[in-house]
Amino acid sequence: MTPELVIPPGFQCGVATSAWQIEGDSAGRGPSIWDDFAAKPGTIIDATTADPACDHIAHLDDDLDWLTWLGIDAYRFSISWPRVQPTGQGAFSPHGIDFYNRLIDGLIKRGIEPVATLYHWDLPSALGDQGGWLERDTCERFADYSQRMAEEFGDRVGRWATLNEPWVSAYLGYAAGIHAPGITDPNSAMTAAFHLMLAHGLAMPRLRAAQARNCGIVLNLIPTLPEDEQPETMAASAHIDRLHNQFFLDLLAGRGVSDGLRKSLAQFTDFAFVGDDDLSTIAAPIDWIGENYYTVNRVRGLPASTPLSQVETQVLSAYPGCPPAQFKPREPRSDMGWEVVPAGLTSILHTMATALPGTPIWITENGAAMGDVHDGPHVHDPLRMDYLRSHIEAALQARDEGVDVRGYFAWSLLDNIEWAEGMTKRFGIFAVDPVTQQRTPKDSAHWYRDLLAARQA
Ligand code: IFM
Repeated sequence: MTPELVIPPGFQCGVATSAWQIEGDSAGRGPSIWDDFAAKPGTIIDATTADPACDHIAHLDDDLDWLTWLGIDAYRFSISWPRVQPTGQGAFSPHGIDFYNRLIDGLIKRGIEPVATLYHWDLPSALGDQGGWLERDTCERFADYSQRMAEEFGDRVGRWATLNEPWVSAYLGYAAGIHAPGITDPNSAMTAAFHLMLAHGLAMPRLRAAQARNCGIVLNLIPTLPEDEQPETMAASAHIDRLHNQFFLDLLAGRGVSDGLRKSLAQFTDFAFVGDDDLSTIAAPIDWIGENYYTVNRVRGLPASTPLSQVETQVLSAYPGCPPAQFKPREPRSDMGWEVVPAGLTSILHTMATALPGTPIWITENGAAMGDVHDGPHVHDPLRMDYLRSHIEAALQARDEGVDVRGYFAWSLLDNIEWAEGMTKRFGIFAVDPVTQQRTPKDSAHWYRDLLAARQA
Protein backbone atom coordinates (compact mmCIF):
# COMPACT_ATOMS: atom_id res chain seq x y z
CA MET A 1 0.00 0.00 0.00
CA THR A 2 1.26 3.51 -0.84
CA PRO A 3 2.15 5.39 2.35
CA GLU A 4 -0.09 8.35 3.11
CA LEU A 5 1.13 11.63 1.64
CA VAL A 6 1.90 14.11 4.42
CA ILE A 7 2.96 17.70 3.78
CA PRO A 8 5.84 18.53 6.13
CA PRO A 9 5.58 21.60 8.37
CA GLY A 10 6.79 24.78 6.67
CA PHE A 11 6.44 23.38 3.13
CA GLN A 12 4.50 26.10 1.30
CA CYS A 13 1.59 24.95 -0.87
CA GLY A 14 -0.29 27.02 -3.38
CA VAL A 15 -1.75 27.31 -6.84
CA ALA A 16 -0.54 29.34 -9.81
CA THR A 17 -2.10 31.28 -12.70
CA SER A 18 -0.98 33.86 -15.24
CA ALA A 19 -2.60 37.10 -16.36
CA TRP A 20 -3.24 36.57 -20.08
CA GLN A 21 -4.55 33.07 -19.46
CA ILE A 22 -7.29 34.07 -16.99
CA GLU A 23 -7.94 37.79 -16.72
CA GLY A 24 -10.10 38.71 -19.71
CA ASP A 25 -11.01 42.44 -19.86
CA SER A 26 -8.56 43.25 -22.61
CA ALA A 27 -10.36 46.61 -23.00
CA GLY A 28 -9.04 47.60 -19.58
CA ARG A 29 -5.40 47.36 -20.62
CA GLY A 30 -2.98 47.95 -23.47
CA PRO A 31 -2.55 45.25 -26.12
CA SER A 32 0.16 42.62 -25.79
CA ILE A 33 2.07 40.51 -28.31
CA TRP A 34 -0.23 37.62 -27.39
CA ASP A 35 -3.28 39.63 -28.48
CA ASP A 36 -1.55 40.40 -31.76
CA PHE A 37 -0.51 36.78 -32.26
CA ALA A 38 -3.98 35.45 -31.38
CA ALA A 39 -5.54 37.85 -33.89
CA LYS A 40 -3.68 36.13 -36.74
CA PRO A 41 -5.70 33.30 -38.29
CA GLY A 42 -4.34 29.82 -37.60
CA THR A 43 -2.13 30.69 -34.63
CA ILE A 44 -4.47 29.53 -31.84
CA ILE A 45 -5.94 26.13 -32.49
CA ASP A 46 -9.56 27.12 -31.66
CA ALA A 47 -9.22 30.84 -32.44
CA THR A 48 -9.52 31.75 -28.73
CA THR A 49 -8.64 35.34 -27.89
CA ALA A 50 -7.94 37.02 -24.54
CA ASP A 51 -11.66 37.62 -23.86
CA PRO A 52 -13.27 36.42 -21.78
CA ALA A 53 -10.70 33.81 -20.70
CA CYS A 54 -11.88 33.12 -17.11
CA ASP A 55 -13.12 36.68 -16.72
CA HIS A 56 -11.03 36.77 -13.59
CA ILE A 57 -11.05 40.57 -13.36
CA ALA A 58 -14.84 40.53 -12.96
CA HIS A 59 -14.78 37.42 -10.73
CA LEU A 60 -11.94 38.49 -8.45
CA ASP A 61 -13.87 38.16 -5.21
CA ASP A 62 -15.21 34.71 -6.10
CA ASP A 63 -11.77 33.53 -7.06
CA LEU A 64 -10.26 34.85 -3.83
CA ASP A 65 -12.95 33.02 -1.89
CA TRP A 66 -12.14 29.80 -3.71
CA LEU A 67 -8.48 30.26 -2.71
CA THR A 68 -9.60 30.51 0.91
CA TRP A 69 -11.73 27.40 0.45
CA LEU A 70 -8.68 25.53 -0.83
CA GLY A 71 -6.69 26.43 2.29
CA ILE A 72 -3.52 27.31 0.36
CA ASP A 73 -0.59 29.21 1.87
CA ALA A 74 0.35 31.22 -1.22
CA TYR A 75 -1.03 32.26 -4.59
CA ARG A 76 1.25 32.79 -7.59
CA PHE A 77 -0.12 35.19 -10.19
CA SER A 78 1.44 37.32 -12.89
CA ILE A 79 1.13 41.05 -13.39
CA SER A 80 0.04 41.96 -16.89
CA TRP A 81 2.63 44.54 -17.93
CA PRO A 82 0.26 46.18 -20.47
CA ARG A 83 -2.48 46.42 -17.81
CA VAL A 84 -0.28 48.50 -15.52
CA GLN A 85 1.74 50.29 -18.23
CA PRO A 86 -0.19 50.09 -21.51
CA THR A 87 2.73 50.81 -23.86
CA GLY A 88 5.53 49.35 -21.76
CA GLN A 89 7.11 52.75 -21.19
CA GLY A 90 5.99 56.10 -19.88
CA ALA A 91 2.68 56.45 -18.08
CA PHE A 92 1.33 53.81 -15.73
CA SER A 93 -2.37 53.06 -15.49
CA PRO A 94 -3.95 53.78 -12.07
CA HIS A 95 -6.83 51.52 -13.10
CA GLY A 96 -4.48 48.58 -13.77
CA ILE A 97 -2.53 49.17 -10.57
CA ASP A 98 -5.78 49.31 -8.65
CA PHE A 99 -6.71 45.82 -9.84
CA TYR A 100 -3.49 44.31 -8.48
CA ASN A 101 -3.88 46.24 -5.23
CA ARG A 102 -7.31 44.66 -4.83
CA LEU A 103 -5.91 41.23 -5.64
CA ILE A 104 -2.95 41.56 -3.27
CA ASP A 105 -4.99 43.09 -0.45
CA GLY A 106 -7.63 40.40 -0.91
CA LEU A 107 -4.97 37.71 -0.54
CA ILE A 108 -3.41 39.28 2.53
CA LYS A 109 -6.83 39.68 4.15
CA ARG A 110 -7.34 35.95 3.67
CA GLY A 111 -3.91 35.03 5.07
CA ILE A 112 -2.54 33.97 1.66
CA GLU A 113 0.93 35.08 0.59
CA PRO A 114 1.02 36.91 -2.76
CA VAL A 115 3.76 35.61 -5.08
CA ALA A 116 4.07 37.87 -8.13
CA THR A 117 5.61 37.13 -11.52
CA LEU A 118 6.53 40.23 -13.48
CA TYR A 119 6.65 38.71 -16.95
CA HIS A 120 4.56 35.75 -18.05
CA TRP A 121 4.90 36.34 -21.81
CA ASP A 122 2.48 39.25 -22.40
CA LEU A 123 4.89 41.91 -23.64
CA PRO A 124 3.18 45.23 -24.42
CA SER A 125 2.58 45.40 -28.18
CA ALA A 126 4.24 48.80 -28.42
CA LEU A 127 7.51 47.22 -27.29
CA GLY A 128 6.88 44.22 -29.55
CA ASP A 129 6.49 46.61 -32.48
CA GLN A 130 9.89 48.08 -31.69
CA GLY A 131 11.54 44.64 -31.88
CA GLY A 132 10.46 43.06 -28.59
CA TRP A 133 13.12 40.89 -27.02
CA LEU A 134 15.46 41.41 -29.95
CA GLU A 135 16.11 44.93 -28.64
CA ARG A 136 18.26 45.68 -25.61
CA ASP A 137 16.03 48.62 -24.87
CA THR A 138 13.23 46.20 -23.91
CA CYS A 139 15.48 44.99 -21.06
CA GLU A 140 15.79 48.53 -19.72
CA ARG A 141 12.05 49.05 -20.02
CA PHE A 142 11.48 45.82 -18.09
CA ALA A 143 13.81 46.99 -15.32
CA ASP A 144 11.93 50.32 -15.06
CA TYR A 145 8.58 48.55 -14.94
CA SER A 146 9.84 46.07 -12.34
CA GLN A 147 11.05 48.82 -10.04
CA ARG A 148 7.71 50.60 -10.26
CA MET A 149 5.86 47.37 -9.43
CA ALA A 150 8.05 46.88 -6.37
CA GLU A 151 7.35 50.47 -5.33
CA GLU A 152 3.61 49.87 -5.66
CA PHE A 153 3.31 46.38 -4.19
CA GLY A 154 6.63 45.55 -2.50
CA ASP A 155 5.26 46.19 0.98
CA ARG A 156 2.83 43.28 0.55
CA VAL A 157 4.17 40.83 -2.06
CA GLY A 158 6.02 38.02 -0.29
CA ARG A 159 8.05 36.78 -3.24
CA TRP A 160 8.84 38.06 -6.71
CA ALA A 161 9.79 36.26 -9.91
CA THR A 162 11.19 38.37 -12.70
CA LEU A 163 10.49 36.01 -15.62
CA ASN A 164 8.41 32.95 -16.20
CA GLU A 165 10.11 30.30 -18.39
CA PRO A 166 12.42 32.41 -20.57
CA TRP A 167 13.15 29.30 -22.68
CA VAL A 168 9.52 29.26 -23.83
CA SER A 169 9.41 33.00 -24.61
CA ALA A 170 12.62 32.77 -26.62
CA TYR A 171 12.49 29.42 -28.39
CA LEU A 172 8.77 28.84 -28.92
CA GLY A 173 8.34 32.53 -29.74
CA TYR A 174 11.38 33.23 -31.91
CA ALA A 175 12.61 29.82 -33.19
CA ALA A 176 9.62 27.47 -33.51
CA GLY A 177 7.24 30.41 -34.02
CA ILE A 178 4.36 28.60 -32.31
CA HIS A 179 4.12 31.28 -29.59
CA ALA A 180 4.05 35.07 -29.85
CA PRO A 181 5.60 36.83 -31.68
CA GLY A 182 5.66 33.91 -34.14
CA ILE A 183 9.20 34.37 -35.49
CA THR A 184 11.16 31.43 -36.89
CA ASP A 185 14.77 32.50 -36.83
CA PRO A 186 17.46 30.78 -34.74
CA ASN A 187 19.65 33.85 -34.25
CA SER A 188 16.62 35.81 -33.07
CA ALA A 189 15.80 33.06 -30.57
CA MET A 190 19.28 33.18 -29.08
CA THR A 191 19.21 36.97 -28.98
CA ALA A 192 15.82 36.93 -27.28
CA ALA A 193 16.94 34.29 -24.76
CA PHE A 194 19.95 36.39 -23.84
CA HIS A 195 18.02 39.64 -23.64
CA LEU A 196 15.38 38.04 -21.45
CA MET A 197 18.10 36.97 -19.05
CA LEU A 198 19.65 40.42 -19.23
CA ALA A 199 16.26 41.94 -18.40
CA HIS A 200 16.13 39.67 -15.36
CA GLY A 201 19.63 40.76 -14.31
CA LEU A 202 18.87 44.46 -14.76
CA ALA A 203 15.63 44.15 -12.81
CA MET A 204 17.19 42.48 -9.76
CA PRO A 205 18.97 45.54 -8.27
CA ARG A 206 16.00 47.76 -9.17
CA LEU A 207 13.66 45.44 -7.25
CA ARG A 208 15.98 45.43 -4.28
CA ALA A 209 16.34 49.23 -4.39
CA ALA A 210 12.55 49.42 -4.07
CA GLN A 211 12.64 47.08 -1.03
CA ALA A 212 11.14 44.05 -2.79
CA ARG A 213 11.62 40.93 -0.69
CA ASN A 214 12.67 37.50 -1.98
CA CYS A 215 13.48 38.09 -5.63
CA GLY A 216 14.14 35.25 -8.06
CA ILE A 217 13.29 33.75 -11.42
CA VAL A 218 11.21 30.83 -12.72
CA LEU A 219 12.64 28.37 -15.28
CA ASN A 220 11.16 25.31 -16.94
CA LEU A 221 14.11 22.97 -16.87
CA ILE A 222 13.46 19.57 -18.45
CA PRO A 223 15.58 16.48 -17.82
CA THR A 224 17.01 15.21 -21.10
CA LEU A 225 16.92 11.41 -21.29
CA PRO A 226 18.85 9.81 -24.17
CA GLU A 227 16.99 6.74 -25.49
CA ASP A 228 20.21 4.85 -26.24
CA GLU A 229 23.95 5.39 -26.20
CA GLN A 230 24.43 5.81 -29.93
CA PRO A 231 26.66 8.80 -30.80
CA GLU A 232 23.82 10.54 -32.70
CA THR A 233 21.50 10.19 -29.69
CA MET A 234 24.14 11.46 -27.30
CA ALA A 235 24.92 14.43 -29.57
CA ALA A 236 21.26 15.43 -29.95
CA SER A 237 20.59 15.01 -26.23
CA ALA A 238 23.60 17.12 -25.29
CA HIS A 239 22.51 19.85 -27.71
CA ILE A 240 18.97 19.95 -26.31
CA ASP A 241 20.24 19.96 -22.74
CA ARG A 242 22.63 22.85 -23.46
CA LEU A 243 19.89 25.04 -24.95
CA HIS A 244 17.10 24.16 -22.57
CA ASN A 245 18.88 23.78 -19.23
CA GLN A 246 22.58 24.59 -19.11
CA PHE A 247 22.35 27.99 -20.80
CA PHE A 248 20.04 29.37 -18.09
CA LEU A 249 21.71 27.69 -15.12
CA ASP A 250 25.19 28.74 -16.29
CA LEU A 251 24.15 32.36 -16.70
CA LEU A 252 22.55 32.49 -13.26
CA ALA A 253 25.52 30.77 -11.66
CA GLY A 254 27.96 33.26 -13.21
CA ARG A 255 29.52 30.74 -15.57
CA GLY A 256 28.60 32.73 -18.68
CA VAL A 257 27.92 31.15 -22.07
CA SER A 258 29.76 27.84 -22.36
CA ASP A 259 32.16 27.04 -25.20
CA GLY A 260 29.97 24.01 -25.96
CA LEU A 261 26.93 26.21 -26.53
CA ARG A 262 28.87 28.76 -28.57
CA LYS A 263 30.15 25.92 -30.75
CA SER A 264 26.71 24.30 -31.17
CA LEU A 265 25.22 27.59 -32.35
CA ALA A 266 28.18 28.96 -34.30
CA GLN A 267 26.32 28.47 -37.59
CA PHE A 268 23.61 30.90 -36.41
CA THR A 269 25.24 33.49 -34.19
CA ASP A 270 28.55 34.96 -33.08
CA PHE A 271 26.99 36.04 -29.76
CA ALA A 272 27.70 39.68 -30.59
CA PHE A 273 24.66 40.54 -28.46
CA VAL A 274 26.64 39.73 -25.29
CA GLY A 275 27.87 43.08 -23.93
CA ASP A 276 30.91 43.58 -21.69
CA ASP A 277 29.20 43.67 -18.31
CA ASP A 278 26.15 41.63 -19.18
CA LEU A 279 27.31 38.35 -17.71
CA SER A 280 27.92 39.82 -14.26
CA THR A 281 24.62 41.71 -14.48
CA ILE A 282 22.73 38.48 -15.18
CA ALA A 283 24.53 36.64 -12.40
CA ALA A 284 23.20 39.05 -9.75
CA PRO A 285 22.48 36.93 -6.65
CA ILE A 286 18.93 35.57 -6.47
CA ASP A 287 17.04 34.71 -3.28
CA TRP A 288 15.26 31.71 -4.75
CA ILE A 289 14.62 29.88 -7.99
CA GLY A 290 11.39 28.39 -9.32
CA GLU A 291 10.95 25.29 -11.44
CA ASN A 292 7.91 24.65 -13.59
CA TYR A 293 8.00 20.91 -14.09
CA TYR A 294 5.75 18.89 -16.38
CA THR A 295 7.70 16.22 -18.27
CA VAL A 296 11.02 14.97 -19.64
CA ASN A 297 12.63 15.15 -23.09
CA ARG A 298 13.27 11.57 -24.16
CA VAL A 299 15.51 11.86 -27.20
CA ARG A 300 16.58 9.48 -29.93
CA GLY A 301 19.15 10.62 -32.46
CA LEU A 302 18.78 9.73 -36.12
CA PRO A 303 21.47 9.20 -38.74
CA ALA A 304 22.64 12.53 -40.16
CA SER A 305 21.32 11.47 -43.57
CA THR A 306 17.71 11.17 -42.29
CA PRO A 307 15.40 13.15 -44.54
CA LEU A 308 13.98 16.16 -42.73
CA SER A 309 10.46 14.90 -43.44
CA GLN A 310 11.05 12.04 -41.00
CA VAL A 311 12.10 14.33 -38.19
CA GLU A 312 9.53 15.98 -35.96
CA THR A 313 10.57 19.41 -37.15
CA GLN A 314 7.85 21.31 -35.37
CA VAL A 315 9.21 20.44 -31.95
CA LEU A 316 12.84 20.10 -32.94
CA SER A 317 12.77 23.59 -34.44
CA ALA A 318 12.67 24.88 -30.86
CA TYR A 319 16.26 23.63 -30.57
CA PRO A 320 18.07 25.33 -33.47
CA GLY A 321 21.08 23.45 -34.75
CA CYS A 322 20.03 20.15 -33.20
CA PRO A 323 21.21 17.15 -35.21
CA PRO A 324 18.34 14.99 -36.56
CA ALA A 325 16.45 13.47 -33.64
CA GLN A 326 13.03 12.43 -32.47
CA PHE A 327 11.27 12.95 -29.19
CA LYS A 328 10.03 9.60 -27.89
CA PRO A 329 7.57 10.19 -25.06
CA ARG A 330 6.32 6.96 -23.48
CA GLU A 331 2.97 6.19 -21.92
CA PRO A 332 1.32 7.40 -19.77
CA ARG A 333 0.95 10.81 -21.35
CA SER A 334 -1.19 13.85 -20.64
CA ASP A 335 -3.54 15.42 -23.18
CA MET A 336 -0.58 17.61 -24.21
CA GLY A 337 1.20 14.41 -25.27
CA TRP A 338 3.68 14.95 -22.44
CA GLU A 339 5.01 11.82 -20.75
CA VAL A 340 4.18 11.61 -17.05
CA VAL A 341 7.46 11.07 -15.15
CA PRO A 342 7.38 12.07 -11.47
CA ALA A 343 10.97 10.83 -11.03
CA GLY A 344 12.05 13.51 -13.52
CA LEU A 345 11.04 16.12 -10.97
CA THR A 346 13.23 14.55 -8.29
CA SER A 347 16.14 14.46 -10.71
CA ILE A 348 15.80 18.02 -12.01
CA LEU A 349 15.63 19.32 -8.43
CA HIS A 350 18.97 17.62 -7.77
CA THR A 351 20.38 19.17 -10.97
CA MET A 352 19.29 22.62 -9.80
CA ALA A 353 20.73 22.14 -6.32
CA THR A 354 24.07 21.15 -7.85
CA ALA A 355 24.10 24.03 -10.33
CA LEU A 356 23.04 26.72 -7.85
CA PRO A 357 24.09 25.50 -4.42
CA GLY A 358 22.49 27.30 -1.50
CA THR A 359 19.55 28.65 -3.55
CA PRO A 360 16.14 27.66 -2.14
CA ILE A 361 13.86 26.08 -4.73
CA TRP A 362 10.11 26.30 -5.19
CA ILE A 363 8.14 24.20 -7.64
CA THR A 364 6.24 27.13 -9.08
CA GLU A 365 4.10 25.09 -11.48
CA ASN A 366 3.19 21.45 -11.85
CA GLY A 367 0.06 19.89 -13.23
CA ALA A 368 -1.49 18.15 -16.18
CA ALA A 369 -4.03 18.60 -18.93
CA MET A 370 -6.24 15.54 -18.53
CA GLY A 371 -9.76 14.68 -19.55
CA ASP A 372 -12.47 15.46 -17.00
CA VAL A 373 -15.70 13.57 -16.50
CA HIS A 374 -18.65 15.85 -15.77
CA ASP A 375 -21.21 14.05 -13.66
CA GLY A 376 -24.03 16.34 -12.48
CA PRO A 377 -22.48 18.80 -10.03
CA HIS A 378 -19.23 16.77 -9.86
CA VAL A 379 -16.17 16.84 -12.08
CA HIS A 380 -14.07 13.70 -11.80
CA ASP A 381 -10.39 13.96 -12.76
CA PRO A 382 -8.64 10.93 -11.27
CA LEU A 383 -5.65 11.18 -13.61
CA ARG A 384 -4.93 14.77 -12.59
CA MET A 385 -5.24 13.77 -8.94
CA ASP A 386 -2.72 10.96 -9.43
CA TYR A 387 -0.43 13.32 -11.28
CA LEU A 388 -0.45 15.92 -8.52
CA ARG A 389 -0.01 13.36 -5.78
CA SER A 390 2.88 11.55 -7.45
CA HIS A 391 4.70 14.79 -8.23
CA ILE A 392 4.33 16.18 -4.71
CA GLU A 393 5.77 12.88 -3.51
CA ALA A 394 8.65 13.22 -5.98
CA ALA A 395 9.37 16.75 -4.74
CA LEU A 396 9.33 15.62 -1.12
CA GLN A 397 11.66 12.79 -2.00
CA ALA A 398 14.23 15.29 -3.29
CA ARG A 399 13.70 17.26 -0.07
CA ASP A 400 14.32 14.16 2.03
CA GLU A 401 17.48 13.60 0.00
CA GLY A 402 18.77 17.03 0.99
CA VAL A 403 17.55 19.39 -1.75
CA ASP A 404 16.29 22.67 -0.30
CA VAL A 405 12.78 22.52 -1.81
CA ARG A 406 10.54 24.96 0.02
CA GLY A 407 7.17 24.64 -1.67
CA TYR A 408 4.83 23.51 -4.42
CA PHE A 409 2.28 25.32 -6.60
CA ALA A 410 -0.26 23.36 -8.60
CA TRP A 411 -0.87 24.56 -12.16
CA SER A 412 -3.50 25.69 -12.42
CA LEU A 413 -6.32 27.11 -10.34
CA LEU A 414 -8.71 27.33 -13.30
CA ASP A 415 -9.21 25.79 -16.71
CA ASN A 416 -7.76 28.64 -18.77
CA ILE A 417 -6.30 29.62 -22.13
CA GLU A 418 -3.48 27.21 -22.86
CA TRP A 419 -1.74 29.63 -25.23
CA ALA A 420 -1.67 28.29 -28.80
CA GLU A 421 -3.85 25.36 -27.69
CA GLY A 422 -6.60 27.82 -26.78
CA MET A 423 -9.28 26.36 -24.52
CA THR A 424 -8.77 22.83 -25.83
CA LYS A 425 -6.44 21.73 -23.02
CA ARG A 426 -7.59 21.87 -19.42
CA PHE A 427 -5.07 22.16 -16.58
CA GLY A 428 -7.43 23.56 -13.91
CA ILE A 429 -8.33 22.00 -10.60
CA PHE A 430 -11.51 24.05 -11.07
CA ALA A 431 -13.71 23.76 -14.14
CA VAL A 432 -14.97 27.03 -15.58
CA ASP A 433 -18.30 27.14 -17.39
CA PRO A 434 -17.58 29.05 -20.61
CA VAL A 435 -21.04 30.65 -20.62
CA THR A 436 -21.78 31.43 -16.97
CA GLN A 437 -18.14 31.51 -15.82
CA GLN A 438 -19.22 29.45 -12.83
CA ARG A 439 -16.30 27.73 -11.09
CA THR A 440 -16.68 24.09 -10.00
CA PRO A 441 -14.02 22.41 -7.89
CA LYS A 442 -12.97 19.16 -9.53
CA ASP A 443 -12.16 16.08 -7.47
CA SER A 444 -8.50 17.16 -7.59
CA ALA A 445 -9.40 20.45 -5.88
CA HIS A 446 -11.23 18.55 -3.13
CA TRP A 447 -8.27 16.23 -2.79
CA TYR A 448 -5.74 19.11 -2.58
CA ARG A 449 -7.92 20.88 -0.02
CA ASP A 450 -8.12 17.73 2.13
CA LEU A 451 -4.37 17.23 1.86
CA LEU A 452 -3.74 20.78 3.07
CA ALA A 453 -6.41 20.61 5.77
CA ALA A 454 -4.82 17.43 7.16
CA ARG A 455 -1.80 19.53 8.14
CA GLN A 456 -3.71 21.13 10.98
CA ALA A 457 -5.21 17.87 12.18
O1 IFM B 1 0.05 27.12 -19.26
C1 IFM B 1 1.43 27.06 -19.16
C2 IFM B 1 1.95 28.19 -18.31
O2 IFM B 1 1.57 29.43 -18.80
C3 IFM B 1 3.47 28.15 -18.26
N1 IFM B 1 3.92 26.84 -17.89
C4 IFM B 1 3.39 25.70 -18.57
C5 IFM B 1 1.87 25.75 -18.55
C6 IFM B 1 1.30 24.53 -19.29
O3 IFM B 1 1.74 24.52 -20.60
